[in-house]
Amino acid sequence: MELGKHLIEEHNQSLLNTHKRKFDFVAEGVSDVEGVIKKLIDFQIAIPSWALGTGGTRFGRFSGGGEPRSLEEKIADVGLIHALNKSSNSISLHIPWDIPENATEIKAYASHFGLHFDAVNSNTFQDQPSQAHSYKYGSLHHVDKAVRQQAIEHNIEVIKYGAELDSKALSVWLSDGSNFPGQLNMRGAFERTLDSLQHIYEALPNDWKVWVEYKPYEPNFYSTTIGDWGQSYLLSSKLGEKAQTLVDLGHHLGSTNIEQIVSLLLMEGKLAGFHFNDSKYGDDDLTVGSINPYQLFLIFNELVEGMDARGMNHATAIGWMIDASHNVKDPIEDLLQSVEAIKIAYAQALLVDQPALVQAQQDNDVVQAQEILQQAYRTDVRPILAEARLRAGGAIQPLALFRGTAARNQLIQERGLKAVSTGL
Ligand code: PSV
Ligand code: MN
Ligand code: MN
Repeated sequence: MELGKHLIEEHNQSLLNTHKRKFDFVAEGVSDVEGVIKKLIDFQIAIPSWALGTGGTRFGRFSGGGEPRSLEEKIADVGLIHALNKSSNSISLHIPWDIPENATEIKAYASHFGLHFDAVNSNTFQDQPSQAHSYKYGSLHHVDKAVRQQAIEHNIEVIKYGAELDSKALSVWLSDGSNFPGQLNMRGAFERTLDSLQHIYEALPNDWKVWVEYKPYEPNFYSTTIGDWGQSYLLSSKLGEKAQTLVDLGHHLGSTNIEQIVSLLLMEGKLAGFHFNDSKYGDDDLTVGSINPYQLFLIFNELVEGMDARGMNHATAIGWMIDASHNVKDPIEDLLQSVEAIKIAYAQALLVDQPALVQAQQDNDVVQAQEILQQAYRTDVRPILAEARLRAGGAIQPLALFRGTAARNQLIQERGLKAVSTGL
């Protein structure tokens, strides 16, 4: 389904006066509100194709109805999100959950919604019916060369699909690891992974990157071969300039200082970008900002400071993507909430008085440093986000409009109550 432009205009008209009052109030306290609005308009967050269906857990899956049944329908859902918030102009595909048979047609269909293709993701953590060898004991780290070769070839095939869609990065997440001590020689597993990744690296087009994702545990519960940022950084350093480390917020052990990791990867030019989500325990894939919005703000504070220090373009220098999937929420509503949370944290970080913070740090004025950060964090920037959306042609309140048009009911009518999307 597509949202008529007039619906957005009517919605905005009905909220305009209240919005203006709220915006004027907050704008008065911001020194360069126009600069912030411009950055917010430019800032786009990719949507993963697997987040458009109701996510499963290993205990069950409960479809919410009207899920996209094909790549085209996934693209249409991202198109709907983008029409509402003007902040999600790309989609990230996962092969073979998504097979873009006819790239020219798929690209044209996506561009009809103002969308392009973000990183492509390979999948060597599940066996496919057609494959010769099983990934039960891993893929790129496997002791058997034939299995490694199969996984390498799959990644090269994913690059080919991506190149046809004008993607510019291959995202690799491996479940490779071990469940019991003694199962695996950890050094051997790491060396084989590096060797396999080198073959994939050689197949990358010149203007491509490979993003190496890490995760401490699950599905393996004793060791994961790319288990933390150190292991990913080691691999991406050995591979070369086109390899970088991808930070998925849910892939850290409890209370890890993620902002410090981000700051150092950025310093080394090795930060590929993000998979945004939130978590309380582990890889919970909860809605961004639903558990720990302050941490998200602190991450953005490191990003804004670090990128500005290096003259990097906030919107384009690294990859911004959501990676979340839910059992109980409408996926489109959840994604709208996630995008909003990311942009709130970004806008708040843009409000940090950096020169004053530098001074407080020089003076070892710890109290003042905290005051400066929290002054920005406690500012209600939502009217600034709404103003940016309004100027970009989106809705003042995307979630309210999505609900108000009963869009999900229309999707259920079009696709059926039992429609189930491909994904985890
Ligand atoms: C599994 O943990 C995972 O959530 C990783 O974060 C990947 O990015 C994603 O699946 C898709 O492969
Ligand atoms: Mn991820
Ligand atoms: Mn994950």
